[in-house]
Amino acid sequence: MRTQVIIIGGGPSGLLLSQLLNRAGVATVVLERQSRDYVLQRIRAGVLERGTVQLLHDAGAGARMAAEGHPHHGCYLTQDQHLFRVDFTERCGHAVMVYGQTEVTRDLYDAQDAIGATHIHGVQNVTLHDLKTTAPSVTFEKDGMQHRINADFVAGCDGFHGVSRASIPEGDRCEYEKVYPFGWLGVLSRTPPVMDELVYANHPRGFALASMRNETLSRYYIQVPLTNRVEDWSDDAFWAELRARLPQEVAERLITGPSIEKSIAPLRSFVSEPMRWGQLFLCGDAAHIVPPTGAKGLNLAASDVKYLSDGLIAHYAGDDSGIDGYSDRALRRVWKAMRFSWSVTTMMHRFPDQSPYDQRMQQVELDMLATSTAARQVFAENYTGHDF
Ligand code: FAS
Ligand code: PHB
Repeated sequence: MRTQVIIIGGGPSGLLLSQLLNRAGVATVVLERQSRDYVLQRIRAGVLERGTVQLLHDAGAGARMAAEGHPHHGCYLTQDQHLFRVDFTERCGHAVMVYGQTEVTRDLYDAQDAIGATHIHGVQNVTLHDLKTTAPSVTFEKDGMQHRINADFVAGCDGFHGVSRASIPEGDRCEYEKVYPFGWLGVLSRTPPVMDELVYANHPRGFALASMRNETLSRYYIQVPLTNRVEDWSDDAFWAELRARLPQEVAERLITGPSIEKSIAPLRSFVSEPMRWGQLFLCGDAAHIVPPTGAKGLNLAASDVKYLSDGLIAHYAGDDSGIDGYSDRALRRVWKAMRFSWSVTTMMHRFPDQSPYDQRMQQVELDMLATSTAARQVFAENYTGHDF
């Protein structure tokens, strides 16, 4: 079998890259380890930057988002009982779109089906070959049979635990990592959101986030120790802890209900450089991970895909400047998001080894955000996303 670009991973990165390349006449094959249903049941991100919204429209996969998504022009932050709002549109003229990653993935699969894109699900033992030559290939097993696909390029869109990054020799990779001493316990519930916009809460008991998917579907998170397991948390215990971490004026409005999804995600900041090695390009979580506090993970995947798809399309038109500059261009935007995600995570969470001085610095950071127009402008510009 032969194609132009082999895409490893059928999550948001892989699907969006396949969609943009195929619409420009570049042939791809997507290799996905899981079934489509498994991919579609994942509950992850909820906030899309303006660049991601535009890219989904460019890919022909934005109609349902436009109809069902919710533009948000600001968000709330709290410091114990004090609640204040950052108005994105007033400060930087932009908004974000609240629309779940699950729905984005569904829309991308539908768009891929409409153009007859090639996906192979349930692949195993994916192995990358000859990446430093002009004739790379990928072998894999499917239903007990061994297969090989030859191509011009390989796109590693297989997430943090995928095979692509590991296919780059350790001596040729430079990795940066910060692991946070806590995780996020997330709950999805068929209940109306507690507020009309997101609420990021800094409380002595720990961080909490009140988010949503739509008027009848809410997404909540609380910071928990890394030693916690999902089974340690009954629904009642979760709701009581969330209520304790929200200001009283917000907690009084909270409508609780049975959790329809409950999971704990660890938090880390991670970057692997470079994002190109020979004919292999890394996209999304395969190259970088951000703590979800800044709502950047999915959006960084989108900007990587924008840069790589533009570069590959230009390559087939005789211009290699895009693929040659891909890694540096993507990493410049990645590190800006890394900084923002780290800074908001540091400002909003309670760290086990936090000194009284650290605690006061957190309070001052939040006071600055609550009282300084300039501080709110910087927050708004970062939260709504830098230009792609
Ligand atoms: P993904 O991990 O989504 O997709 C990679 C795909 O590759 C998967 O389908 C996987 O099955 C497949 N794969 C892996 N290894 C393979 C192999 N060897 N062969 C073939 N296929 C392989 N971001 C936010 O902005 N906000 C959030 O709230 C948020 N919450 C998150 C919660 C969790 C638990 C996780 C893990 C991530 C969260 N993220 C969040 C980040 C998340 O949204 C990612 O940024 C986004 O999924 C990135 O998409 P991909 O790069 O496609 O990687
Ligand atoms: C979500 O709705 O899942 C979400 C929103 C904003 C974040 C993180 C997660 O910062």
